[in-house]
Amino acid sequence: MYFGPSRYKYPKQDATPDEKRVSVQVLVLGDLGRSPRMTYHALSIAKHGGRVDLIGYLENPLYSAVSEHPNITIHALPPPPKKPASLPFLLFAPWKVLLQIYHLTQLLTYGLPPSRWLLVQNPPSIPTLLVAALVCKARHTALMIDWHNYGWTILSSTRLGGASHPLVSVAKAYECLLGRLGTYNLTVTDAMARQLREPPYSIASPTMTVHDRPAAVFRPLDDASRRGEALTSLFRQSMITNKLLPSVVDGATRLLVSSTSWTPDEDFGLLLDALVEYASHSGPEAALPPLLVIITGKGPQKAMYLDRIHTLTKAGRLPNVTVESVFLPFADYATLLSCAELGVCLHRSSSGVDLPMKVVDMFGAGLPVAAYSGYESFGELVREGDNGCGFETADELADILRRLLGQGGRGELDVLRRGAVREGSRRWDEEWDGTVGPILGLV
Ligand SMILES: *[C@@H]1O[C@H](CO)[C@@H](O)[C@H](O)[C@H]1NC(C)=O
Ligand SMILES: *[C@@H]1O[C@H](CO)[C@@H](O)[C@H](O)[C@H]1NC(C)=O
Ligand SMILES: CC(=O)N[C@H]1CO[C@H](CO)[C@@H](O)[C@@H]1O
Repeated sequence: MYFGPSRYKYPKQDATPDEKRVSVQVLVLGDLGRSPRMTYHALSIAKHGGRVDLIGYLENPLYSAVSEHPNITIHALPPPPKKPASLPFLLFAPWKVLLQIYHLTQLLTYGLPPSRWLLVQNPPSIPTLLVAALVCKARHTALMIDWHNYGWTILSSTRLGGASHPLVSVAKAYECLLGRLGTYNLTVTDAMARQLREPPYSIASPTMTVHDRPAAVFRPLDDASRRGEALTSLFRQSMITNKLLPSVVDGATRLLVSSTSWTPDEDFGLLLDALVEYASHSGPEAALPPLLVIITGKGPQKAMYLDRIHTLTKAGRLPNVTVESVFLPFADYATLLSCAELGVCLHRSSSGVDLPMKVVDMFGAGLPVAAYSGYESFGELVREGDNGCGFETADELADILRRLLGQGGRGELDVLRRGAVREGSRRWDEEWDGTVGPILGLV
């Protein structure tokens, strides 16, 4: 219990020396196991001797480096209610939000001692920004907002079917207004920082860009001769088709990786169409090599697409192309990226100014990418011909696959690989120590 006039505000009056260390509450109203950036923030703060309260839902497992860190305490929020299929979104959402307000306020006031900083991820902005702003005001805590994207663009693209819905306007006004209450503002891209300075956001500059960077676990193979060994143990552990292993190891079958959230905003159909087109040209005369495409990730449309893949395969539309969907633990996923030849990213940005973390991880593993490119911030991460290629249609993706994986593509792929290694060599620690660390007073 930390409630009470003298203990309610930062600094707590009778704070012990330990409690006087720089303290940061890191809050994300989402699954901590799928919030890499916020957990990296937490790790960086903890590593520099700060005390971290990491707050969010606990659904997928956290990296052990986070869950076992002596300077990080994890506070799980009670799981959010699940939407009953029969209840319309517009009835369910207010109920869920009220419950979240209750749980968040409870934890941030009664549950936790006051801290110097509250670092909150946006989105989700409702009700996080409101609760965070009020608690920070009452407790003399400095609020730092980390903008990953906009809540209202996600709402309009996934739920309410368009920006013209009145609730989208409300959500937008809410986000613009409360977004101004941060003492510090971080963004994931320069394009987003530019937008935030303009109306309707009008957040006073300077807003600082902290680009996502790969975690240490994503790194290129230090010795290419170990690729066979790494693939063998990976295939065995994760039950990937063993019969393709020898040909993947010797390079006859080319290895493609895509990680997807299987949601409507990542059109997996695009990759599938491109593969069908690729396959229709493969075979001895076209000299296109067979492909093994490994897809990782969980999500709502997975079963539907696996069905389609199965149907296409049975109908003979995917000759020489094997598509496998697997779930991999973090370290195995990192190994897979370092052994693959090309990564495919289907991320479409709802705001136009965020960037896919999975491409960051692919670069960390030295893997060049073919990525959907139809949004503004794309060029801050992927540079055409340097570390990857962009596409907007299935035809364009099929062209890239044919060009890079066909005969004569090895040279270009090598150039891209070197570019990816270069891009991935700048790590989160460097980025963080040069930007956020000094603001928090830790570096
Ligand atoms: C935890 O914080 C202390 C400073 O309070 C620091 O000396 C120590 O290195 C940190 N622990 C780790 C594992 O980083
Ligand atoms: C963040 O935005 C707020 C609100 O506009 C502003 O007062 C503050 O100076 C900004 N801070 C930084 C570091 O950009
Ligand atoms: C290069 C290669 O593996 N080609 C095969 C593609 O698929 C056809 C039909 O299944 C085989 O006959 C080819 O050998």
